[in-house]
Formats: sequence, structure tokens, C-alpha cells
Amino acid sequence: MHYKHRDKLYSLFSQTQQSIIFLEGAQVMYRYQTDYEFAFRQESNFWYVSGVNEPDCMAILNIDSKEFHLFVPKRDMQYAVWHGYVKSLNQYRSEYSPDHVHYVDELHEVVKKLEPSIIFCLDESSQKRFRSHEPEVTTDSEALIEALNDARVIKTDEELKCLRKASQVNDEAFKRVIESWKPGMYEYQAKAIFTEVQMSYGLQQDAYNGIYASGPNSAILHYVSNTRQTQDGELFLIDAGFEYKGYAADFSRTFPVNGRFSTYQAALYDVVFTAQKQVIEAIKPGIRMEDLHMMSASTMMEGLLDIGIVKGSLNSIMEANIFALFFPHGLGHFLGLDTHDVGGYPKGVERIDRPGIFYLRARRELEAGMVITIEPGIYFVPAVLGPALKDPSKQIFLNAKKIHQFMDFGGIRIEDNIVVTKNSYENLTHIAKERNEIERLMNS
Ligand SMILES: [Mn+2]
Repeated sequence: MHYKHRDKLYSLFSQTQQSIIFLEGAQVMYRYQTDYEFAFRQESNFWYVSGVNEPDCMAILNIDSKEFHLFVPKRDMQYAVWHGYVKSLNQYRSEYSPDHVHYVDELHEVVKKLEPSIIFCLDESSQKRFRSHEPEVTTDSEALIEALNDARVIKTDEELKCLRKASQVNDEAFKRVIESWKPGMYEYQAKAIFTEVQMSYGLQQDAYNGIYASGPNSAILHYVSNTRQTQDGELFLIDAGFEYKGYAADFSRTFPVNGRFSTYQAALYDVVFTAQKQVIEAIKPGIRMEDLHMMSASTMMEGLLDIGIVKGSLNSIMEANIFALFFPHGLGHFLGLDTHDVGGYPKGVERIDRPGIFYLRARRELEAGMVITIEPGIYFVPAVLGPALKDPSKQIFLNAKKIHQFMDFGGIRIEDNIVVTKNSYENLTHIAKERNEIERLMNS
């Protein structure tokens, strides 16, 4: 898999000049000034091209000869006492099949022999390593980021297999939480059940800090405390996922704590569900993320008009950006080695300066092989709706009486992971989504 990634990366550079790529792997991170070690997670670009899942490594990729030089740390025996072993160069060689293995302190010697006219780096701190290099050498920190983003945004079949696997386990984890839920359980118990399933399949790394948000907390987009006791009669929103071989799953589901949607919960749920379904069905190569965002916003405003939460004509509601009061985040983002994966904004594309859609993390035409999340939501955020109800340009579109009734309702988000295929899409998320499916799961 990683060999193919290197080939793909080489193909994005012209080979007219003697040039090399330099990448640094991640180091172990500690909690402030203590010896508490965070679980090691390789830097995504380094992992993408090398497949090396160990700290303190570096890589040189020779664009002309296509040779991969792996640089590994020199460890002393004390390291073996604490960490179990010190690998020999031969062990690195057989495990990762680089063309050459060196110790990291040989970096400048190796570069000197390669005589590059330019070194492509990811950032300034990498560039700095070559500042006093003899003879002088040019470095560049723009082309490599762009090339890696272009390579990573289109997934290979092997990468899709990893994403499917992460999704399969995520389906199981969601299922176990939803089917075991009872009023009175605490938000952190959901995290415990969810994590237990992931770990039992060998997935040890969460893709992001999961959100387990009940009642009013579900309107907090990045709620992470998970301390509240869930109450009979309210909704529970879970947005979580783990990584398989570095590839993330990122689903959201919203379900009733007591196993039955109330009439108004059902009505609002269906507003989001209808929009999500409609947008997913529209996915195919050539369609633009910003158009999907606006499509979902408009469909949800139509739904809120039907319920009587907003008023006026759909056109004027959209023109006045009323949708952003209830849907303050982007419709979705690319997914891959990072949860908010690279490639969302190709060079020269800017964010749209308009409420709500400004936060859209991907703005480009979809192509086969891209993987995105589709996650519309409706939220009642008092900090947003309170001032809007006093704003003359907005209050004319809002049913104040109804909105006051919903101020502690929280929010609903439904999120699936989608692969764009040649003619349409493949949905990687299979956990129950329709209301009656969720209720059946909770009451069987
Ligand atoms: Mn997401």
C-alpha cells in the first residue's frame, strides 16, 4: 500500500531536476513536564508514504531514482530496558523494505551524496535542518503539501478497504450503545460501551475526541465532558469513531434515551433525515460540496417551515441566512488518515464568506475515490437564537413562541461516511438511521 503511495507522490513531481522529498515522522508526546506518554500516533503524511509506525524516524524519497531512504533512531541499551527491544538496521529493512536504511545522525552525509538541487519539505522546521547544509541547497515547503494533499484526497482500493473495516467496527459499536441504552445511564457509559467494542476488535486509537451529548448538550458542537445523566424524554447525540490502520470512521446518530421518539422529536428528526438522504442520493462525480451544503440547508428550512419554527417564504429565509442559525456548521468534510482529511480547499479556493457555509471544510467538485462525511444537523443554540430573536432583520422569520419552547431541546445530527464512485456513491455507514429502525433496535 505505502509503496503505491510513494509512486503516486513521485508522479506529481516533474523529474527534470535532481530533487528529493524530506519527511519527518512523529515523536512520542508527553503530558507537559511529566513522563506520562500519550499513545504514539504516526504523523499522517509520514505514515502514508512509509508505513513506518515508530517514533523518531525520517525519510528521504528520491524523485529521480524513486529510492526510499529510511532514517531510524540509534537507541542505547537503556531504551531496551524500558521499551523491550532495540531494532537492528536489518530488522527495519525486513519490516518496511526501504531501499536504504540509515541512522538519523547520517542525514546530512546522505543528502550530501545525493547532491539535490532542491529539497521539498512539509514545513519550516524541516527546512531549517538544511539551512547550514554544505554545499548550500534550496528548500521548498509548498509543493510537497500540495502534492501530498492531491495524492491523499483520492483513495486507492487498499485505503478503501481500511476505511470499510473502520466503518464496520463503528457500526457494531453504535449498535451496542443504542440497543443497550436506558434512561438514567450517564453519557460516559456510552463512551465505555463504544470503546469496549472498538478495543475488542483491536482498534485502539480513536479518530477524534468522541461526542456523547444528551439533552441540551447535543447543541454543543464539540461537547467532550460526557458527564451528564441522560433523562427520560430527551435525545442523545453520539458522534464518534476509531481508526483502522490509521483510517478513520466518523459517524453521528441521534436517538431517544427512552427508546421512543416523541411527536416533536420525530418531526425534527425527519427534517434532518430527509435532507441527509436527499444529499446522499445526489452524490456523484462532478457535484460540488458547496451546492450539497446549500441543498441540505434549503431542505431543512422547508422542514422547519412545515413545523412552524420559521416563517416567510423559503427564498427570503435562505437569502437572510436564517438556515445558519439552526445549522451553524459545514455539511461534511473529507475523511481518511485524518478525520478532517486533507484536500478540502485546493490551492486558490477560498472559504465562502457567508454564515454557516463558511465552516464547510471541503469546497470542490467531487471525484471518484474521494471519501466524505455527510452530516447535516438542526440545533437550538440559545447563544445564537437569543440574539436573533431580538434582531429586526431575523425576528420576522422566527416563530418566537415555538423557539422558546425548544431552547433546551439540544440538537440532531445524522452523519454517514460516503465514497464517491464512478457513477454514484457507496455508503460505508450501515447502522440504523430511520426512526422505526432505531426504535426497533432499542425495544427488541
Ligand atoms: Mn464529521
